[in-house]
Amino acid sequence: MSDEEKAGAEDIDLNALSDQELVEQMWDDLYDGIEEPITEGTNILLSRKWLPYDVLTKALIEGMRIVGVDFRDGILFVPEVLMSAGAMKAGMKILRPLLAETGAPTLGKIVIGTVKGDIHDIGKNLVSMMLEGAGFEIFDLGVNVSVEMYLEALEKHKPDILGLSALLTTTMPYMKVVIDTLKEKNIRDDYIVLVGGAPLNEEFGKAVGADSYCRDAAVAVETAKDFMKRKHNILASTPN
Ligand code: B1M
Repeated sequence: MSDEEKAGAEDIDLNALSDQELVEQMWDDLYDGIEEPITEGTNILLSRKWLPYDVLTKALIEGMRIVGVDFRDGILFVPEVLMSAGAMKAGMKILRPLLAETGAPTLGKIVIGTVKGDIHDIGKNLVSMMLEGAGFEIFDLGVNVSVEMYLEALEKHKPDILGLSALLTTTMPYMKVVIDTLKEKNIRDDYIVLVGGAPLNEEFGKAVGADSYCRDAAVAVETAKDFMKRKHNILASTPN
């Protein structure tokens, strides 16, 4: 964001805006990746008696949805999306404890990590932030994650989705090790497994037995949402 844009953003008196104007301003600020007005806007909406869940969905998640669309369409690039995600996190920091208190619904739980032998985490972090922005609860195991660590996290957090990231051709095969271990333990079908990382492709995702390969963070969000919808539909149509 240019100094000019930053100065412009600082000039706006957020308190003087109507609720709708403020929300739209927050979408712009998320898009531009500026943290301060997101923090301020979040606090203003809460002081106007907005529910934390409404601030999350109507101001932050909707703003990140717009960012995600432009990222997918090649209008925004990685550094910009990381800044947007950072601004989103500033709002989330205020809302997270309030949401925990009010028990706001999440779209689903996701355990994610970069596989053993691999320390690349920029893409995985971006995916995690975008998924969190979309309303998922994320358990990020970090980098260099062994199959034992994944299993422990699955047991502990009981997620809907397991996300695996790899950036090296030498670590990609470890995804198969993780998925094969789930099969051996007869728990493969308990989870939706999504894989991603620059050297992967759709064919590789199928070959290792993942449910889907996600090209980028925007696709990861859409894919995770789709699978959750399908999961809920299956559960709804299963007789007790
Ligand atoms: Co490394 N590195 N690196 N590196 N590095 C690559 C991957 C490489 C392609 C560079 C090159 O040679 N051209 C090459 C791999 C070659 C290969 O395997 N054939 C390489 C190498 C060789 C290495 C080392 C071995 C170098 C060395 O030490 N000799 C070493 C490996 C260390 C290790 O892991 N054991 C190494 C180290 C490093 C740094 C530490 C310096 C640094 C990482 C810093 C960090 O991550 N904290 C680094 C970086 C930055 C890169 C490049 C330049 C950029 C990667 C990146 O962050 N991209 C990379 C070259 C490249 O990819 N152009 C390279 C931006 C990021 C947003 O994209 O990660 O693809 P990406 O994530 C995308 C999607 O892939 C997808 O969504 C993301 C967002 O849109 N996605 C997922 C990713 N994970 C997902 C998980 C999902 C869903 C989607 O789950 C649901």
